[in-house]
Amino acid sequence: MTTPARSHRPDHHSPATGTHVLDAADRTAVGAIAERLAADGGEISSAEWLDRVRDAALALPVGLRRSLRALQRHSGAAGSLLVRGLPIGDAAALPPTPAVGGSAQHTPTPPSAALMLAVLALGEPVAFRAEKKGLLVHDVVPVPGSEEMQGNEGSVDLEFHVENAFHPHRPDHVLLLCLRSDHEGTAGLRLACARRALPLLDDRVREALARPEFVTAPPPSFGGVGDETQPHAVLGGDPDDPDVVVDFGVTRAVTAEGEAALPALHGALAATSRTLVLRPGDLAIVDNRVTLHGRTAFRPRYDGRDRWLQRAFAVSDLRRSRDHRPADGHVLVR
Ligand SMILES: O=C(O)CCC(=O)C(=O)O
Ligand SMILES: [Fe+2]
Repeated sequence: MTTPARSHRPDHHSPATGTHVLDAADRTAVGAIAERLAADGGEISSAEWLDRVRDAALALPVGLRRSLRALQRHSGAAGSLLVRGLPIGDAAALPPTPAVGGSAQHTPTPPSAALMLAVLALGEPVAFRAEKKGLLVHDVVPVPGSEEMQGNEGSVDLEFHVENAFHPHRPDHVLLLCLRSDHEGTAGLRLACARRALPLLDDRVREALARPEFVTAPPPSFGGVGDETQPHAVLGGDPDDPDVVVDFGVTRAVTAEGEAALPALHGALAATSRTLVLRPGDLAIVDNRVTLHGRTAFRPRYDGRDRWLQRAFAVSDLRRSRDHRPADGHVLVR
């Protein structure tokens, strides 16, 4: 007798769409690991708890680990992976959506543990001291009075950006786990991968984007901390599959050709982007080297039931930023 197909079979992982759907057995298995990590307590940002998560991530279902490992090798034409059906605990036990600025998680819960399991399966977590006090799990929630903010606390259209584009140690992957959708189901995470957009551009535009004729400031979430970059290129590395570094909210060109190239790039990204209305248990993992993200507008009600994502950043090579992280911790201080 043969056993039924398990989630590591290809039908559960589609590189074309960059989606991995957890089946019931794997969902239960991940849920048990996350519940245990949450029940053990501790501080999310402590070395001890992270050691436990790193170990526990080895016991994740093989199909999920395979998808994460494949994403790390190459994020595909989508430049991202959507994991669907992650367990986020009992919906009735989920507290009200936070509605204050700078909100982040201190102690583990089933959803934050599930998020950090994915981070530690991919690499190591990092945070920036100037953002959410350097805590590793951020609440992405609408905040009263911040509606117009070009950042995670706003609710207007959020421009396409590479996360922390101004920083030399920007994350390799941005992970966004949905705990609650917005009331009207209109808040869409927008994903735009350079691999799809760049073929739409003519050579002169691509060449302009590859010259160091752009400067980028820290985003509003850094509260004015940090300096604008030296002039940098928007496209770097192999012209056949370049890295992209741009934030349409805070990057500006310093030459006329650069100035003309940015809207052309924006148009190509928008034309090839996709928009995901995340549902509870959906985890979007964005390859921040080749894919920009943004968000469509939505209407918050500030009633405790608003949209709630939890966010974390992963890097594949923590050592590379050692001189920015005191005591070999996970917080970048400059
Ligand atoms: O609200 C979203 O879907 C994304 C917000 C964002 O850019 C972020 O949290 O990094
Ligand atoms: Fe972002």
